[in-house]
Amino acid sequence: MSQSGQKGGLFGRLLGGGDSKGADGKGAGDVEVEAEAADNFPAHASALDIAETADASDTAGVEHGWFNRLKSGLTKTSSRISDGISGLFTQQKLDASTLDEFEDLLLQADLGVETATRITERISKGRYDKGIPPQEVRKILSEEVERVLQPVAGRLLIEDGNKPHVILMVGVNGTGKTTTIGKLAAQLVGKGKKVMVAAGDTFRAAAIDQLQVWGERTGATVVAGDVGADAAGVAFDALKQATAERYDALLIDTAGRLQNKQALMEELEKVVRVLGKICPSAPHDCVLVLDATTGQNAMQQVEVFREKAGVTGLVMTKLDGTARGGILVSIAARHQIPVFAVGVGEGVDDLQAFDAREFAVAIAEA
Ligand SMILES: Nc1nc2c(ncn2[C@@H]2O[C@H](COP(=O)(O)OP(=O)(O)OP(=O)(O)O)[C@@H](O)[C@H]2O)c(=O)[nH]1
Ligand SMILES: [Mg+2]
Repeated sequence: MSQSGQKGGLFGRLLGGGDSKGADGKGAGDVEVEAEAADNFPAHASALDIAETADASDTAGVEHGWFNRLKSGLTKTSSRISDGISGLFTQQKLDASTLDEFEDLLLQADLGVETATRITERISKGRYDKGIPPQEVRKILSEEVERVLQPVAGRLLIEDGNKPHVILMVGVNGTGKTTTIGKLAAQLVGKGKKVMVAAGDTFRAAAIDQLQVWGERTGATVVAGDVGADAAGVAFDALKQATAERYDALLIDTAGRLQNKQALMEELEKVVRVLGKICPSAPHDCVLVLDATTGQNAMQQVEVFREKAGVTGLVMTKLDGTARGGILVSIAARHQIPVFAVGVGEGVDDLQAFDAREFAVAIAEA
């Protein structure tokens, strides 16, 4: 069955949990989703459908607001590529300079050398001195982008055995960490989970207030220290309390930090270390939040945060704005790191499971 036709598909799956599912992790209606996850990553917990309002039984999800927002967010990238395709592949014959120009266009869209090369090779194969219709080029592009992204389409799984399952949210300044915590908390609470959020961003009073607001909005318990307190200390106290009170999930916010600020990265290492003292397997997930309006720098963010904080997956936010997004293809090709979800707005419901095909279509078929 096609990816886009999955029940629950891109719209439906995001977080894992155990209620309503059997021991094999399969709940009614999302068998394919589970199978796909098992292919990609070991499904160590059962999965929940989160965005249940969406019906993904149509063929490409194009009627859904989610897809439209993603598509419009990626317009800058997709229309440049599309205009390029229309302009370049109009001649009767395909030649080396056309292919070079097209490859440059793909590189400017941050798709990465490997993918750009593979796409141009596929386009040229057996077609020198022949023409290729622009539609065919778009199809190849879409297929190749999907091929790179499919293996990284992951989910955040809340393991039942972890009480709590600890998720550390990290990233550079302003990428959407706190907002993503709020959205995740809302989804988990909505599924009946007992959720705690910890204000590990102790730098600014406003950061603590922002999390308090999300706590009130979602019903999650908020644990915070004083402004200027040691972030690792706040994380430690939160995990101790969450363990004692048998919370299902603990989401720990952290202050934004540039990956090249060594002292700040060491602080993050300390948070990870301290959590491990209470629970050796914590944090169970470390989620790097990337801003889709960032280009190449996102690659370096992945590299450094992965090394320092043990990132287990990505969330890409702001895909609804004037996103670039192509960098996700480069990151996937180089790092094979799961993409847990994407943010397509500031609202509580604007966090969606990542779907490789939809993303590819949004980029390639403007
Ligand atoms: N359009 C859009 N805006 C988003 C999205 N996610 C977050 N934002 C906005 O981005 C801004 C920054 O979000 P925060 O959640 O405060 O980011 P942060 O990473 O916690 O920031 P620092 O703690 O300062 O590092 C806010 O105005 C959010 O509403 C998204 O998916 N789409
Ligand atoms: Mg924040």
